[in-house]
This record gives sequence, structure tokens and C-alpha cells, in this order.
Amino acid sequence: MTEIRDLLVETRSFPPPPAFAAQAHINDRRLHDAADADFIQYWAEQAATLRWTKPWDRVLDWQPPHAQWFLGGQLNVSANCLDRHLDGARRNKAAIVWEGEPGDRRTLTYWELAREVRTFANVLKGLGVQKGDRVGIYLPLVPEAAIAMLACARIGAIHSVVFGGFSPESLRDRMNDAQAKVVITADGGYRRGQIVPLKRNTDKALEECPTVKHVVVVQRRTSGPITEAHVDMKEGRDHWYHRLMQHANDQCAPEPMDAEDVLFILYTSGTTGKPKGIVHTTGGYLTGAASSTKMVFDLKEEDVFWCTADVGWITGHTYLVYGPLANGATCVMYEGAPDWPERDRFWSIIARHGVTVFYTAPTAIRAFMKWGVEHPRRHDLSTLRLLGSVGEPINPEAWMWYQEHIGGNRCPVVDTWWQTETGSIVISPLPGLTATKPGSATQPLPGYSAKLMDAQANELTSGGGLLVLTKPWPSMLRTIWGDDARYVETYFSKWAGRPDLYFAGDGAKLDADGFFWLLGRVDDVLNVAGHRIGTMEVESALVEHPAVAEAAVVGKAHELKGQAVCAFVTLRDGFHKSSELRDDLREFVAKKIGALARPDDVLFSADLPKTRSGKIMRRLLRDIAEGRALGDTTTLADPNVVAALKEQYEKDE
Ligand code: 6R9
Repeated sequence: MTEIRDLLVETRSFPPPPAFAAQAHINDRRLHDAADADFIQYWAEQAATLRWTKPWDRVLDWQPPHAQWFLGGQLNVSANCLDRHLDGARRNKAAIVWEGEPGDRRTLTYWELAREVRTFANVLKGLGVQKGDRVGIYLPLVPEAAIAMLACARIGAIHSVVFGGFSPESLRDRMNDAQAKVVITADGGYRRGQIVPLKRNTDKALEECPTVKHVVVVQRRTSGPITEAHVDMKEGRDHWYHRLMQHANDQCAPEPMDAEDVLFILYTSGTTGKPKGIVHTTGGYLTGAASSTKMVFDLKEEDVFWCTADVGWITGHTYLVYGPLANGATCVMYEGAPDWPERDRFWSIIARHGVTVFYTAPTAIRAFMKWGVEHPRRHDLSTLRLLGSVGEPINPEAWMWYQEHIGGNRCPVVDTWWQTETGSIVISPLPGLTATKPGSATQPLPGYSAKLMDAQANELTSGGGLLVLTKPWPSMLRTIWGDDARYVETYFSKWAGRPDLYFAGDGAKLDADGFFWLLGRVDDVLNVAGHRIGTMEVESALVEHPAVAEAAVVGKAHELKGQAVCAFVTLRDGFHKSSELRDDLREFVAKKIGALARPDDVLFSADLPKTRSGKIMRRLLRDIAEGRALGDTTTLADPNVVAALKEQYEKDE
């Protein structure tokens, strides 16, 4: 069990500002009461806010651990996110307000976005993409990322977005697992003034992706195209996006999709080296995305919503694309880093576009705190009315800073707990109703039953335990792509004989008001700057290096990133520790997985602490990495190993 933080120190509570509550969509408990009385009926009402082309026959079919929602119903996600808004005044409303890192800008109205999506849908059809085929998306955060996702949805193709910061090998593995037919990429993207060579990475990945037949390349133009120098177009396989778009028809009727047809696969880290392809379907996912966006962000017609996540993560899927567009909102999209060209970039974006609702991650908030209040102070942030946080537990002091210096003490702060697997927000304040406490995600949204349990499936009403969802929900993952046994094993086998209990992998505490305080992962998954990284993934990368015999990776508390990757390695005979080798190993991991997995520390050791059955004791390695007194070492095969390691670590620091 994760260590239990002392909560008694945190007694601050902030009721919704009366003016906010008065105008909020939700300011009483009626929806909670309705959901508690009949959660099936509640979800049916939420789903009914979408446009269905055929009504469902049955709301829920629950054969634990497999759920199907809105069976028999048909709808199309792109029609819900676009066509629905084209009849009235919304057709001329900005759907996406985009800024590139170098300062280039583009705004797409709903009308324009819909037309781009239909045209690109025809481009995909022209490349032979059919309903059910998988399409990889490996793009910088440009409007074409949303266009590509929605175009797939329009024709019933399944998209799998891969974060542009991932390596060629990560892309290769995901495309092979998904058996993708087409990959959509760009010549490059911008990050901290540098060009990310996405097409070159794609070329490298595709050397070993036999199923991929076509590549569509978006030209990322700024003052001049990135292109020529960076891009090698392979005849017959590679096509420029803008050329294909010139020749494609702009009419494309939305494919009627069954509620349970797959909408997308998104890969996420787990406790083994192989990422899991999380499968989300059409009707349930959109129901969760649309309803939670409206409730949690109190979304109104005139809002300007900015979710800072990249589309490569679930937060970008649900709260940058599908949730806001299903609600007909205006979304801000920004390609680059928060400190480029200066540390006030985010605040200048908020002022420039009049952002009203802002959703970001604790790791960013901690960096803003460190950079100082002079940066936000230089800008007019008075349009903001609501702030959100997601990705990891937010430290109470970061929460307070966010509320005061960004929200001007007038904006409620919603700390939203959820996962790639849950598809949409599960535990969060409702900003017009819930009295927030800094550091607590508060309580489940209506229709969700989050509980705390011990290892024997006893429900706990206070103290620390494991976070469990005891009832199915529409936007839940349906399976792991190609590996249903792993789905059952990972999420529904924690408690023997209880395949109905979803194990989230997080530890939590409940306070006297029944509020949840998330404590972090209880499995071998790290959370580095809000990104999930499996310790096994990093270990597997390390042992591929010729110098490495064995590797153990643990997380180490980090001021800005929450956790940093810390690697312990033993070397093969003939190799010796050196600072060059340490740097080489750090870069090796960055190249294999992506820069976000680069270890902060690499410690060379003659041996790793193991139990008598041969399991590496990561708990002890964590103690060492975080400079704590060693916990219980009695189960170790050789207690001297860990003592020597600790001494060495302290010397190296
Ligand atoms: C949405 C997202 C999921 C894991 C999750 C938990 C952590 C996310 C959190 C939070 C505390 C919050 N997490 N939000 N922990 N408070 N508000 O981040 O999805 O990338 O799949 O990560 O992130 O540990 O299990 P994903």
C-alpha cells in the first residue's frame, strides 16, 4: 500500500462562489439523487442528449467484467461533434482556435472544420480505408490532428493516436499491435524552438510495419515549410496531405455506427513492458465525454475552453476534441511548450483568446509556481471563470497557488480524477455545487460508484485503501486490443470471485466528509509529469543496451515532475561504470521510448536487492532513491547488497 499522507493538516474548504453557483448548470443534488435512484435511467438520459440515428434497444448489458451500452443504437461521433452544430448560429462559431509554437495561428469555424473533416474522410476512403480499419495518427498538436480523428470517426475507421514525443520504436510497436493500414504524420512539429522530425521517425518506424500501406504527410508551414530538408517522400506510399485534399470531394455522409463499434484505441503503460491498447467504443464513450465536459466545466455557449493536453493522451481525446466539440464549444489548441519563447506563453494565450475555462496538469502548475507570479501578472486573466487540474495528485500548495494567482480567488478549481481506461472524468467537484478542498478530487460524479476497499474487498468508509469502481459506466474501456485475457486480469481480477469490481490501480483515502484523496499508483507504474510510464518498459529498454545485464527502475519524488525515473543497473562483464556510460544509457532510453522516459538518475550497482524467490525489491530501491531509512530487509536473499547500494548512492549524489 502506498504510504498514507497525513490529511489532518488540510482543513481548508472553499464553497462555490455564490455568483458562480447561481449561474451554474448544476447547483443542487438533483442529478445525484436521480442517478442514485436509477443509474440506468440516468445514463439513458445523458445519452439522449446526443443525436442518434437509431434508438437503442437496451441501455446496459452487464456480463461482468464485460459491459455493452446502448445496444442496438446507432450514431456517428463526427456527426455529433460537427453536423449537429451546422443548422443554426453555431455554424459560424469558432470550433478550434489554434496557435503554433512559432506564433502562427489558425481558426476553424464549425462550418470550416466540418468541411475539412468530410474532405479528409474522402481522402482516407481513397487510400482504401474502410470501416473497422486502423489508422495511426502521429502528429504535432495541429488542427489536422482533430481533423484526422474526426475523419476516421466519420467513416468508422478506428484511430490510434501516438504522442509526437514518442520514439520511432514506440510508434512501430503500437502500429504493429493495431495492425494499422495508414499513418498520418507531419514533416515536423515545433517544441521549444526545435523541430521534431516526425516524418523521419515515421520512416524509421515503418521499416518494420508491414501492414502500413500509406502515409499521409501534413506540411507544417510557418514562415517557411519545414519540408524538403527533412522529408523524403517514398513513391507510392507517401502522400502530401494538402495535395490529396485538393483533389478530394467535400461531401461525405457519416457512417452509421453501432453504439458498441470501436471508436479508437489508445495505448497506455501498464505493469509489463508491452503497452496496452485501450479500446473505447462509440455511444458510451461519447456519452461520458459530452456529459462530463458540460457538467465539470460548466460549459456554456460563450465559453472559450482550453485544455492544454496533447491529443496523444486521453485528456486530449476527451477534453480537447470529443467532449468540447460534442457540446459545440470553442476550443483553444496550442502546439508547443509553456516556456516558449518566454515563461508567460500560456498567460498570453489566455489573454489573447479570452479563455474562460482552463484545464491543465499539476506538473505545469508546479513549474509556473517556480517561475514566479510576475509572468501571469503581466497579463489580463480576468476572462477566466473556472480552472481544472488532471493527471496526478495536486499538492495543496500548488492548488492554492493556482486558485490565487491564476484564478484571482474567484474561479472554482476542479481537480479531476480519471484514467485512459475510464474514458472520462469519474471523481471531481461540480463547480457550482461542491465545496472544494485543496488536494482532494472530492466525490464521484453522478452515475459513478467509486469506493474504497481493502485487499479482501471489504468496503472502507475512512482511512486508506484501494480505489474501486463497483458499477460499469458508459465510457469504460471495453477490452485491451487483441488481449481480452489481459483486460480481465489487469482490471477485474484483484478480488477473487468479484469480476464486477474495477481495480483502478490507485490508492486513495476517504476523509470524514466522504471526500477522496488520491495517493498515486499502487502498481509498477510511474507518473512522470502526468504521464504514465511502466517501470518494466524502461527496464526492457535498458537491458537492450549491450552494457546492461540487469535493470530495476523506480520512481523518485521530484519537485516539478511529481516523480522522476531512477534506474539501478548492473553491468555485463567487460563494461565499467563511467559518466559517459550513464549519459549514454539515459539517451538510449529516450531514444527507445521517448524523452519523457529518460531516467534522471542511473546508478551502477554490482548487484540488485532480491528476495529469495528472485524478485527485485523495488520498495527498497525507492527508499534508497528517496534517501529514506531502509524498510524491512529481512526477506532479502542477501541484505548486504542493499546496504552497499545505499552507501554508494549517497556517495554518488
Ligand atoms: C486522465 C489521465 C491515469 C492515472 C491515474 C492516477 C493519475 C489522473 C488524477 C490522478 C490524482 C488526479 N491521475 N488524474 N491522480 N488526482 N486528479 O491522466 O489518464 O494518463 O491514463 O493516467 O493518473 O494515478 O490512475 P492516464
